[in-house]
Amino acid sequence: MINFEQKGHYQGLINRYKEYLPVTDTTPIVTLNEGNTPLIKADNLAKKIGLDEMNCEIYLKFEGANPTGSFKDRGMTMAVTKAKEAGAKAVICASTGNTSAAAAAYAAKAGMKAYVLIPDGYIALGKLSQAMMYGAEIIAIKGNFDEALERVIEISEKYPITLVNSVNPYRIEGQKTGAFEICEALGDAPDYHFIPVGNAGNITAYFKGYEEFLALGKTSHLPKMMGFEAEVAAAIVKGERIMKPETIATAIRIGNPASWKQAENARDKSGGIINYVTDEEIVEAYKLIAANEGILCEPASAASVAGVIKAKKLGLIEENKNMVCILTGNGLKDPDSAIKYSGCEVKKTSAELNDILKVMDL
Ligand code: AN7
Repeated sequence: MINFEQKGHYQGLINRYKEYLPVTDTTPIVTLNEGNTPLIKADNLAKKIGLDEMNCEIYLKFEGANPTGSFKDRGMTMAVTKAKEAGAKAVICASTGNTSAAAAAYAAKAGMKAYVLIPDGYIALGKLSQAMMYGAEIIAIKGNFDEALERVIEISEKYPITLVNSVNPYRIEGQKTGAFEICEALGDAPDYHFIPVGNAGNITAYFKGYEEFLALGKTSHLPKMMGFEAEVAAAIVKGERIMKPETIATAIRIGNPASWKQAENARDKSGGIINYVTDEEIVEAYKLIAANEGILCEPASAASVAGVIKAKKLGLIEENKNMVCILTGNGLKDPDSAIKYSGCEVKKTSAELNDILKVMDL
C-alpha cells in the first residue's frame, strides 16, 4: 500500500490544518484533497487598473482550482466529515449551484445521500451537471435561494438529514483555511481582502481565519475586509432584505444573507467596507481577469476584482499596499456566460489552407 502522507503528498485541508480544526485522530476525514489553491500575482491586471502607479500589488486566490471548482469544497470537507462522524446518512442544502455541487461530491465520497434545493432556471449549467453526475437528489423550486434556504432549514429540523449550508458552523471552520494559506504564502496578512458576498459565509470564514492567525502571533494585523454584493441583491449595503434579487452573477443572487451580522462584524472590526458592484462592472472585471491573467473565473467571483476597481475610484485604496482578491469559482461552470460576454466571434471557413489564411488576414 502506498502511504501518501509518508511521501509528502498533499492530503486536503483537514490534514494540513488539523490543529486549528474541530477534529480528533479518530475523525473519519472525507476529502477530495481540496485547498492548497494557487495565489497568483496579477501584475498585468494591476497595470490595467492603475494600481502599479500606486505601488500596490494584487494577488488572485484561484478557488476554482478546488476539486469541484469552487471554494465550497473547503467548507464541505469539514461539514461532511463531521456529519459522517456523527453517523449521518444524508445531507441537505439550498444552493445557487456551487454548494450543491460540493455537497453532492462529498456526499458521494462519504457514501451518503445528498438532497439539494435550487432555484429553478437560475443555476449555471456546469454546476447542475455536477450535482447530477455526483448522484444528488435535485429539487428545483419555483422560488429563489432565500426561500430554498428557509425550506431546507425546516426539513433538517424535522428529519435526520444534516444541513450543510454555511449556517452549519463546520462550513465556516473549513473555509477559514483559505486565510491561513494566504498568510503563509505572503508571510503576513494582506492589507486588503476583496471578496464577493452572497450568503456572507465566506467573508465570515476568512475573517475568522485572519483573526485566529493574528491571535496566534502568526501575522501582524488584520486585512481590511472589502466585501462586494451584486447591486440588485445588495441587502447588507441597503440594510434590508431584498425580495427579488437579480444579477447575472447567479451565484450571489441572494437577498437575505444568513451571515449578515457576521459580515458586518468583519467589516467593522477590520475597518473595511461592504459595498456593491453592478452587473456591468462584474462583466468588465470578468473579462479583464481572463484576458490579462489567463484565469477564467465565474461572474460572481469577478465581483472581488470589480470591487478593487470601484474602491480605487472611491479613493479607498492607499499607496504601497497589497491586496488579495478571492476568485471563488471556476469559469468553466458557466460556459453560457463566457460565450455571451467574451464578444468573441468564431470564424468559420473551409479546410483549405488558402481560405484559412484569408480569415487570418495573412
Ligand atoms: C462563486 O452555492 O451560496 O457569501 O449556494 O458560488 O459565502 O455565500 C454560492 C455562493 C461567491 C458567495 N462566489 O459566497 C451556493 C452559494 C461564488 C459562489 C459566493 C458564492 P457566500
